[in-house]
Amino acid sequence: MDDQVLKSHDETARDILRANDRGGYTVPTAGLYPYQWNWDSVFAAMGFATFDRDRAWRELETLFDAQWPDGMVPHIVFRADEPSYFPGPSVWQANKGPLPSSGISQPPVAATVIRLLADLDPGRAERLFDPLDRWHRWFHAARDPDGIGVIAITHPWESGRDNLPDWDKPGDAIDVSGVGAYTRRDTSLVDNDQRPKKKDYDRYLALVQFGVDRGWDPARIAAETPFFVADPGITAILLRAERDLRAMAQTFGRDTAEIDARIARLEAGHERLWNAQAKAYVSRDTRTGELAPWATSASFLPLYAGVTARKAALLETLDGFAGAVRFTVPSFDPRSDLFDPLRYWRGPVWAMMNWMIADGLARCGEDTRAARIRSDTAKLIRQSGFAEYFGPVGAEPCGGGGFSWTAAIWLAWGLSDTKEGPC
Ligand code: 9WN
Repeated sequence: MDDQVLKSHDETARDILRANDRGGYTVPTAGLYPYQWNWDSVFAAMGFATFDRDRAWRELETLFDAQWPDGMVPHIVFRADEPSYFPGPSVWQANKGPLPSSGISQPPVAATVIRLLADLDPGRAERLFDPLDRWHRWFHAARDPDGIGVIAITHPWESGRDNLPDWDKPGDAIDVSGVGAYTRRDTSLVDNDQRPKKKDYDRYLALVQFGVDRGWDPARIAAETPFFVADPGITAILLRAERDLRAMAQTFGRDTAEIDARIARLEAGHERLWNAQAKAYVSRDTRTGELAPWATSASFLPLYAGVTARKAALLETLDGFAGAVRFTVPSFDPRSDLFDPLRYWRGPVWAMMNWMIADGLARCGEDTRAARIRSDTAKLIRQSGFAEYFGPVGAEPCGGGGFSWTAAIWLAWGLSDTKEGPC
């Protein structure tokens, strides 16, 4: 009986990835997100790698097919015009790459996953080395132009954690007066209470318009945008990715000097994001210098990046999160008044964030805490299916269903070996 139940979860996860396959790239979920998204694709590749290695590499290669000449790998690749998503290619007007795309990027998890898969096919990994290196270089130049060692986002969507309270106050500086009327598609597919509010969407669109008006020139955007917020998530993910790129450089006999310099800069820069009161790495509005007053799930990613100097304080904060919910890791501090358990990035749990956080914990010897996160992820999926994200108190399935990265994490993490039944 057990075996049958467990087997069916693996099979369902594989079926989800196959069903979301559009021929070389995977959509996050049908309907709500009908294009190729950057970090979604990379996590999807991890899932494919458990049963179809060639397909895993294709996923990564098709993502890099969209790389811009300046090195950026866009956050969405628009291979077909899909009316179910807004804003699509005609709104972004970002025509600087070989394929239609958005004009911003997303967290660079690719080098980490490519390193994980490199043994399966070193040749294909090596062919992606230069594109990865160019993308990383682009992050430093475009999103840290002053070389201070923290990576800023120019749009909440660039963080991948779109609707976090961290972006509210810096976002007050965005002029939304020119946005005009528009029709959202997301709220016709998902409950309003689980999606960003209109005020947030106005800001998202104003920032897209801002980029269009500047021809998506990263130097002009960095110099002129009101929204340039240093993000502990993207900074830690890039630092980890740089370390993985360095390891691959050694394997492939490449010079590591430039990567070493980038690693050193990010290691030093991290400290700028430390908030002693919150006992966490937090976002920082580069325009005002203000640190966010609270921790989020990205506050723990420095451990994934190998930054362990503040480990004891971070574990205390993590335990505070864990003690306030049933399922870890909530995306936002559950002890805060702004905690909103079912709303986008203001409380719910994401499986792929859990994978990165637990990986970081395991790497620094925190196996018990890592095991709890892994087991909570398995419980959430067993109870509520392969949802986009989950309520950390009631395990509610939220957002889109049949979600690629949730299925991929189930497979990559081998969650069928967690024996607990539904909670
Ligand atoms: C905008 C696809 C993406 C994820 C992001 C997530 C959400 C899009 C949206 O969905 O963002 O990029 O429309 O809400 O926040 O992390 O990559 O799954």
